[in-house]
Amino acid sequence: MDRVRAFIDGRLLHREGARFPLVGPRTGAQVGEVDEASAAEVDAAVDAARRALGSSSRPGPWRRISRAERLRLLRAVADAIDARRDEFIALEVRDTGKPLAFASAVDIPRAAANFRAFADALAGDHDDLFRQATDNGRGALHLTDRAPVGVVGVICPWNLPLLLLTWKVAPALACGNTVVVKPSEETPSTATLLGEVMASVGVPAGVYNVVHGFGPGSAGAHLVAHGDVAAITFTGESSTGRAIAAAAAPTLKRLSFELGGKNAAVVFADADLDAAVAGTLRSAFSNCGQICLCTERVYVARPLFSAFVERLAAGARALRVGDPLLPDTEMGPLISAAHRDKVLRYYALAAETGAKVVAGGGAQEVASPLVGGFYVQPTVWTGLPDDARCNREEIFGPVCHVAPFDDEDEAVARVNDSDYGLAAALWTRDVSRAHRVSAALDVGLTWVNTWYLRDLRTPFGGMKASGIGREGGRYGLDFYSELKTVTLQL
Ligand code: NAD
Ligand code: 6OD
Repeated sequence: MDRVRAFIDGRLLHREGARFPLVGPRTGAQVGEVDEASAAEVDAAVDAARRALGSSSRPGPWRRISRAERLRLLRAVADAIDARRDEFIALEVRDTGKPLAFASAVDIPRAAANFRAFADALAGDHDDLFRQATDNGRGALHLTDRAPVGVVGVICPWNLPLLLLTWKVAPALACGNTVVVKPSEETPSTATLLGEVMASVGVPAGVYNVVHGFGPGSAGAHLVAHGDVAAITFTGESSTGRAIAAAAAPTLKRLSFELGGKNAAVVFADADLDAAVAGTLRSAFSNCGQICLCTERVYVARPLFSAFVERLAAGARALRVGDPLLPDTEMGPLISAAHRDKVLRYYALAAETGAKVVAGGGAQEVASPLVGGFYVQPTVWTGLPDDARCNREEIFGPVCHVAPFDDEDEAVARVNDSDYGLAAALWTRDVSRAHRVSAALDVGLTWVNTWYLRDLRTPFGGMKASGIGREGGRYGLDFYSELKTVTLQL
């Protein structure tokens, strides 16, 4: 059975002691054991990261490396991920149960792309120089400089494990910081493999460290409370973000939060119906609905409503749900038994509170060897009021509710009537409407006639309970940098 270990100070930590089972969602069987880091092991990881960085006056090995060499190393990490692509894909599919096709097309290539994108972002970054006239006639020059923040704690969820982890690690390292990563307890494996990759290309020991464990009372909480961790970048549930903000307050850390969503799609009467249906099938059911950007609320212009619902429901029923290892599987299991039970409770709640179930609505039957896995049906509801819990709470499963609307202002108001503000998808052929509506939405990301099309140079993040701050391209660099100003009187 595979043993997933911590990676500290440039090597795997071989030790006995506390560990927990790793369960594979494909069959529900245990596939490995994970070392749960003690507080002392988290201390050791932070200490290794601190020594690798050193201070401005006594630089450690990572701070002594030139910026050009640092960026070369990040590109070498990207190349090494590509070279070990199949190993990464196999571990990601084992841990998450996501379809092989999805991990191969999205998760692992994006992990490599993240390192290249942030190497490019830093390569294109330049210090500023401001010339100022002064009363004494001599003038002054103001220079800006980017310095690392320190040891960055990286805390990640299970839905896109390596993609989201590298989305944080790459900019942190590009800006000269060192990191201690705490991946999700459900999906620890690719974070540790990335440690081996870092060592293989010559990233100095202590720059990238991984500790495994849970949140409260475990590795996550120890990392957040640690006095030598200068910043926490976190992706996960909004409620966890609140707990981390409170726990980080005594040590005054900087925080970047990518949190939950209850994202809407709006299909206007002028939309290309084929594209809107196909796009909503992707946005609601990709990764089994376990992407923070997934659509859970769909508002459709009344003249299109019946046709849209009929076609979306038919598309949901036709999705190939089953074995993630088969190349044509479109939807695998949910991440865990606990999450499956949570999603099924929402399915039951919707039916009890008057939803019309137009597709799915229950557990998915599967045959051996998948029977112990966590499979549910792709589900489409109509008929719930906007204030129903199923329309307000993030479910994070393969489900959406479809409701009709009559005019643009009403659609905008209903999209914005949410505690969350992460993403929206608009389906319209009217460019003026696309501009007008996207400006009126309280969300960080709007896609028009597409969904989850990413350019890694753009700012990424949410409003309201969906997050604090923006990551991506040059917008992410300031979080990972101390910006210093030096003023010279001429
Ligand atoms: P989660 O909040 O339960 O856990 C995320 C990570 O935080 C895990 O590593 C967990 O061990 C750790 N953690 C939990 N409690 C902690 C604590 N008190 N202190 C320190 N660490 C703690 O989230 P999840 O269930 O893994 O992921 C699903 C959630 O993540 C959904 O809400 C989803 O919307 C959100 N998400 C958001 C984005 C985004 O970019 N906005 C991306 C992916 C996932
Ligand atoms: O694509 C990304 O960069 C990103 N941060 C995606 C987040 C997805 C949430 O589950």
